[in-house]
Amino acid sequence: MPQAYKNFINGEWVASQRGETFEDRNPANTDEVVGVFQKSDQRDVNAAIEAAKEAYKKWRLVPAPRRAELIYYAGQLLVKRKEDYATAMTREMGKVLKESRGDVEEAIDISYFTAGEGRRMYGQTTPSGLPNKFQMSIRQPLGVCAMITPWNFPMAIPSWKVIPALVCGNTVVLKPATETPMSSVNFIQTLADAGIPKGVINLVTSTGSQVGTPLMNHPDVKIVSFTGSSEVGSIVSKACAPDFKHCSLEMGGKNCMVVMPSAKLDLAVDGALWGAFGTTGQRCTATSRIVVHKDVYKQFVEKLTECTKKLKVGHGLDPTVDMGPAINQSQLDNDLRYIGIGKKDGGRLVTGGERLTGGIYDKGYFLQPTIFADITQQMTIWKEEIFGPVLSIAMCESLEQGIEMANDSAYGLSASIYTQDINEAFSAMRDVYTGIFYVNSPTIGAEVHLPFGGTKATGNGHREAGIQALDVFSEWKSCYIDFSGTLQKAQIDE
Ligand code: UN1
Repeated sequence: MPQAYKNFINGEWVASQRGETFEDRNPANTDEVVGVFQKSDQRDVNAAIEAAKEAYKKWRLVPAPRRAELIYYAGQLLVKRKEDYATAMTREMGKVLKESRGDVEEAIDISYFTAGEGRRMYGQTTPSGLPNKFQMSIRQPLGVCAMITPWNFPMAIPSWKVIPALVCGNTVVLKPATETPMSSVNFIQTLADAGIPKGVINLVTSTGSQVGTPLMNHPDVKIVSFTGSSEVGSIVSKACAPDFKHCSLEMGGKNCMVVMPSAKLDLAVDGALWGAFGTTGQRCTATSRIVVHKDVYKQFVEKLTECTKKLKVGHGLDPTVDMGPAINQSQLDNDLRYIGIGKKDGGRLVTGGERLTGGIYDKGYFLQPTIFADITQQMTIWKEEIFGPVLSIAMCESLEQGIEMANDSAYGLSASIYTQDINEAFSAMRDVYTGIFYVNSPTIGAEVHLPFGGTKATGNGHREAGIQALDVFSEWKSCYIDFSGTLQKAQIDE
């Protein structure tokens, strides 16, 4: 019998009102049930929000450095539990173990970094234009925060949202993706073990329609923080609009790497392999387009193809494996559908393109790492986010054209350039319109102490991580203290 996991509401692990569960299966071996989780609905959401609303009354008054100490302790517990949590994550999500360790590490990093902010949370003091008057700005929390998170970074992404929200003094209801609830259970358990008081953090599992929708529509929720597709992000945004809920959206990408003739080609090939096929291409930052200068195009495509053919696809707990499975059948179908479209549109399939079968492959959702060359800007696979190991390569004639092509996307999350020419590097850094930019590394691998997010259809102007995350989970209050003992009128000539 697989273990049953519960919702976490008001400091206790409780069954859903409906009393039903769903299975979390290993995408590398669908015979393996990782656990069963609560099929919750609006009633559980209401209970969680009620608990969070009640807990907010006290939590907001706990000094920020004290809140941060608990977060710091949670970070220390995550360090101790890293291996167990990473192993559980690979079993539910499929990515190779060293990447799952990296995912837990992001949660550790954000805990330590944001805990430090608990002792800063700087506001401003400015001189008043009037005598005997003091003024300053301070951050204040919002209240109950709803978080809706995806399956590709099952602990990192919840942590980017939950940790800054808590340090700022908010309380939380988290709804993880149905594919990866185990990692959220592990994360929430760690926060509880670190001493976060009851009601401050709550977890409710089930589908978007059963839990996500009531969460985003609930009048007591002050902010919805969502990571996922632009399609769903738009629905979240509309749900938040009527009563002016804050809404922070982190959505798709079609991230481009530009390779110039001066680039160290082997380095660029290594970067492409990691950026395109790391996490089976299932990162919003994945390198899904590469634009190569004509002088090195043929050579680059050949080298990359040769190296891609050597990648080993398999079970993420096998240390010899480079790339795990797709997350589920529908993602695999989607990847295969785009491969079909790529072929039909006239892309040159240089490697991959097939579902892997036979032996262990029959038990999971395995796909060959796939590369299309000679892609043009009119083709669908150039434009649309696939979220799988399917890379499109196109040719450019100049840096200007390379930049123009990198910018030719509905999204604007991440981009990179490979070059040894500093002028090219800085020009591209200035002119590529994305939220994240790399020189001589691929489009993945953002670190938590800088803001994370993107332009255009990737986001709605907010950033996660860094100190900027505090802006999402707090509101500024400007305070004026007049100690003149007289009525002083700002802006009025006397
Ligand atoms: C995501 O794919 O949603 O920058 C997050 C990166 C990781 C996070 C990716 N640190 O690739």
